Amino acid sequence: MSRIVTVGAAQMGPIQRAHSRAQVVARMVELMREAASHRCDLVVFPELTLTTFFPRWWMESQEEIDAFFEREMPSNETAPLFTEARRLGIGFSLGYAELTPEGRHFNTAILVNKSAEIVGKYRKIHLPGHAGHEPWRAFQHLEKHYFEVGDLSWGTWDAFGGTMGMMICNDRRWPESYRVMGLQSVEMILLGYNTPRHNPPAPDHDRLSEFHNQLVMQAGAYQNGTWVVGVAKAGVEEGCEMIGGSSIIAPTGEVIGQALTQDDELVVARCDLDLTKSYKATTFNFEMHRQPEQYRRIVEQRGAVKAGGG
Ligand code: CDT
Repeated sequence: MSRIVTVGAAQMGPIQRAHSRAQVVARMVELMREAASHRCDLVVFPELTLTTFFPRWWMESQEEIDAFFEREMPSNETAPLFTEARRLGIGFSLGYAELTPEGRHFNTAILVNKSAEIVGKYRKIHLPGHAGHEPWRAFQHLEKHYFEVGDLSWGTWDAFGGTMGMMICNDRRWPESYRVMGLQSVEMILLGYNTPRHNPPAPDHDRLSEFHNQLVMQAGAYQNGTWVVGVAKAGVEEGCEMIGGSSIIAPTGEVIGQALTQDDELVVARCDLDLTKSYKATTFNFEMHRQPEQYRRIVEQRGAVKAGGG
C-alpha cells in the first residue's frame, strides 16, 4: 500500500460579511475539483472557513453571534461539499464555528474521509485574544469571548494510510500542541489559520508575521518528525489584512510547497509518510531520549514564575 498522500492546501482569499455560505461553498467546491484534477487524496481548508473572521467584532446579540455558527455538519448549506467530495473520492478537512445541541460554542475542525464520512474532530484549545470589548484596538480579537476552550485534547486518526492530526491557528505557536500528537506518532498535522498581520498589543511584531508563521510550523514538523499542512484564510477581509503563506512542510522541516497569493489558491504536494520514520527513529526517538520526569512544570504550572535556583 502506498504511503504517498497527495495533499492540496486550499488557501482561501477573503470572505466578507456579506458573502453567503452558498458563495463560500461554491469557491470551496472549485478548489476541491482542482485538487481532484491533481489527484489529491486530501484537501485542507482554513480555520472558520465558512464565514468572515467574525471575532474581529464585538457583538451583543446572541442571535447575531450564532448566525456565524453551524448547528449541524453537514447542513443544507454545507452538503454540497460532502456530495462533491464523495463523487470525486477525495477527503478534506474543514474549520468552522460549531454550536452544539447543548448550546456550547467551539472553534472546530473536522477530518472527512474519501467516503465523505466525518472521521475526526478537534476543538481549538489555544484561544488567542481577549474576552472583553477593547475599543482602543483597530479591530477586536474576541475568540476568548465567543468560544469555549476545546474539550477533546489533540487526537490522531488512522486515515489516508497514515496517522493524521489536527490543530487550529494559534495552536501552531505552542510546542505542546505538536508534542501531544507527536506522542501519538502523528505523521501529518492539518491546520488552518486566520492571522491578521497587525497585532494591536504588539505592533512591532507586524513585520515578522510571515516569519513567525513559518518558524513555528517548520519547528513543529521537524521536532516531531511529521508533515505539517498549514492553510490560511488570507487577504483583506472587512478592511483587516490577513497573511497568506499556506505551506506544506516536510518532516525535514523544509517547506516543499507554498502559496504565492493572498487569494483562493491550491498548493499541491506528494507527501511520503515514510519520510517521518528516520526522524522518529533517531534524533526524535521519544522513548529513547525524552525525560518526562524533568518536564513536570509543563503540566503543573500555567504561567511563568521566577523560580530562583541560582
Ligand atoms: N485565529 C487565530 O488564532 N489567530 C491568531 C492571531 C494571534 S494575535 C491575537 C494567530 O495565532 O495567528
